[in-house]
Amino acid sequence: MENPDIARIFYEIADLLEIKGEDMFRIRSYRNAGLVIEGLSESLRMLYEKGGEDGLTGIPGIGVSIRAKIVEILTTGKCKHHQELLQELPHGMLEIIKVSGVGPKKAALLYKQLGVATVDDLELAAREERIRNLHGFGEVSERKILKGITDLKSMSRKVKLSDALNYAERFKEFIRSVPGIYDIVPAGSLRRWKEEVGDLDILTTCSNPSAVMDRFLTHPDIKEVLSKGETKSTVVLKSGLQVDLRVLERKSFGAALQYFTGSKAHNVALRDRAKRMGLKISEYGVFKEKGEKWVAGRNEEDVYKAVGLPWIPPELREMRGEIEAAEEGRLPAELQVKDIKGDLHVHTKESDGGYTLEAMAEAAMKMGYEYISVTDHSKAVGIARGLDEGRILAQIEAVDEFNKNLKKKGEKFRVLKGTEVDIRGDGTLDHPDRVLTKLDCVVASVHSGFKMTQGEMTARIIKAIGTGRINILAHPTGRLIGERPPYDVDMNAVMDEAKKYNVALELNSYPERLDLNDIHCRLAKDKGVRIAVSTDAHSIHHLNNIIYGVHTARRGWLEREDIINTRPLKELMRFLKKE
Ligand code: DGT
Ligand code: CA
Ligand code: CA
Ligand code: ZN
Repeated sequence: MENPDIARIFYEIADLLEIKGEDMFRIRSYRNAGLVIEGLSESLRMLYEKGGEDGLTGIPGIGVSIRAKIVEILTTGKCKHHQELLQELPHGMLEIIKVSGVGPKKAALLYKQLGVATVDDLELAAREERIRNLHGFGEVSERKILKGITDLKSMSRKVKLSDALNYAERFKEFIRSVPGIYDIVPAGSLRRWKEEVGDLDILTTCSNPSAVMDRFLTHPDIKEVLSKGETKSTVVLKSGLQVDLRVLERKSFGAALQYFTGSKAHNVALRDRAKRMGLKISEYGVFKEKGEKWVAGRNEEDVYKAVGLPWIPPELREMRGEIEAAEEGRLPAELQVKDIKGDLHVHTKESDGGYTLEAMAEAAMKMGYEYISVTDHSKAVGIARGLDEGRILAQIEAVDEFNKNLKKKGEKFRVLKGTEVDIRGDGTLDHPDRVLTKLDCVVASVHSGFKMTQGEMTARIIKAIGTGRINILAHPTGRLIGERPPYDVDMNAVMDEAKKYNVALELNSYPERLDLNDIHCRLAKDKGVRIAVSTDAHSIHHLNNIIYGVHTARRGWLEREDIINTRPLKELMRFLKKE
C-alpha cells in the first residue's frame, strides 16, 4: 500500500459518509487526510517500517484516529470502517457522484427511489426519462446528467504526456493563424509535465475572441463538441482526449495561467496564503480582499510576487513543499536540456536498435553532446538479439577504432564502451567479469521475472549492485505507463545499496517508462544517490526524448549536480571508475 492507495481509501470514506448524510466535520477530516497524504513526499509505508506508529507522528492534518487507520491499512491492507461503509452502499455510488450534476444527496435519493447503483444504471434511468419525475429533478437536470456521464467517460481515460504534448502542439499550430492571436499556452497537468494527462487546458488571448473559438471548433481531430461558449469551449477528440479552450483578457492572463496550471492542491495552498495576507487570488487576478481592488494578474510572476514568493516552476507545483522552499529561497535550480552532456543508454543495430554505432554517434554530436555510451543488450534478452561474449568483444574493438578516427579528425566527442547487461533471476550479471572490466560504463537492468515477491526482487537487484561491476541501474522499477505496473521492489533498500557502491540510478526518458518517476527521483536526491538521465534510444530520433527526462527530473527536484551525465567526460569517467 502506497500513499495514493491510502489517500484513495480516505477519499472514499469521505464520499460514502457524505452519501449517507453524516456530519460535515467528520467528512472534512477524512477528505483532508486524503489531500495531505497525496501531497506527502515520503512514503507512509516506509515511515512506518522505519519507525512504527511513532514514525507517523507529527504529520500536520493527521490526528490520532486517522493515524490508527493508516496503521490498520498498512498492516492489513484494508480499513474496517471503509469496508463496512461499502457493505452499506454499493461501490458504484462512488462513480455516480463523479458525474457532474449529481452530488452525494442526489445520489442517495436516486439510489433509494430508483435503485440506481452504478453509472450505467444512471444512464439508463436518464434515457428512459425516469429521473425527471423525482422530487428535486427535472428535464434539465436529466439532460445535465447525461452530459455529465459523457464527460466522465471521456475523462477517465488518461493519455501519456508525450501524446498530450503532440495534441497540444497540433492545436497551437492550428490556432496560430487566427488574426489578432496573442498567447496560446497549454496549462494544466501538461504544463506541469505530469507523466499522464487527463485533459488539455489551452489558454489563449486574442483581440478577436470569437475568431479563436470558431477556429478551435473546426479542428479535424474533434469528435464531439461538448460545450460551446464565448470564452470557453470543451471538445472530445477522436482519441477520447478532452480539450478545454479558454479565451482570456490579457489583463488577467497571468492569473488564469497560474490558476489553470494547478495543481489544485498547490492553488488551494496559495489561496490560503493570500487570504492570510489579506489578499484574494482568483483566475482573474490578485485582489485586496475588501473593495476588490485589483493588485496583479497580467503575468504569473506578478501573482507569486503579490503573495511574497518568487515564481515557482510548474513542475514543482504539486504541494510537495514548494511553497515553503520558495519562501526560504531554496527552490531547486531548473535543470535544462543543455545541461545534459551525453547519453548513457543507447542501443544500436547490434541488438534491437535501428541504427549503427556510427549513426547514433553522429546524431549525438549534432545535438552538441560530448559523449554517448553504447549499451546493447546481453544474450539473456534473446528477443532483442542480445550480444554474447564474442559479439561484445568485437563491438569493443569497433568502438576503439571509431574513437581513434574521431581523435584523428580532431573531434572531442567520444563513444564509451558499454552494455545493458541483464540482471538474471538470481541476481548474477549476464556477462562474465572479464568482459565487464573491459567496459567504461555498465548499465544493468531487469527484463524478466517481473512477478517476483518484493523480497525476492529486492534481493536480486541488491545482489547485482553488490557485484561492484555496475555503474547505472536502468529503468529501476520496470513499469510501462498505462501498460505494466512497476515490479514490487523496496526502492529505499535499492537506493541505500546503490549509494554504497557508487551506482547511479537511471531516469529513463522513454515516454512509456519515465522510470525512475518523479517521487523516486526526489527520494534519490534526499538520499544523495546519483541519477543518470538517459533516453534508452533505439533510433536516432529517440535521443530527443531527453526532454521528458529533464522535466521529470525537475518534478523530482533534481539539480545539475545530482545528475552524472551533466558532467564533462573527464569528470564522468571519475564517477564511472568509482574513484
Ligand atoms: P488532469 O487534467 O486530470 O491531468 O489534471 P489537471 O491538473 O490539468 O486538472 P484539471 O484539468 O481538472 O484542471 C486544470 C487546473 O485548473 C487544475 O490543475 C487546477 C485548476 N482547477 C480546476 N478545478 C479547480 C478547483 O476546483 N479549485 C482550484 N483551486 N483549482 C482548480
Ligand atoms: Ca487538465
Ligand atoms: Ca480541464
Ligand atoms: Zn535499453
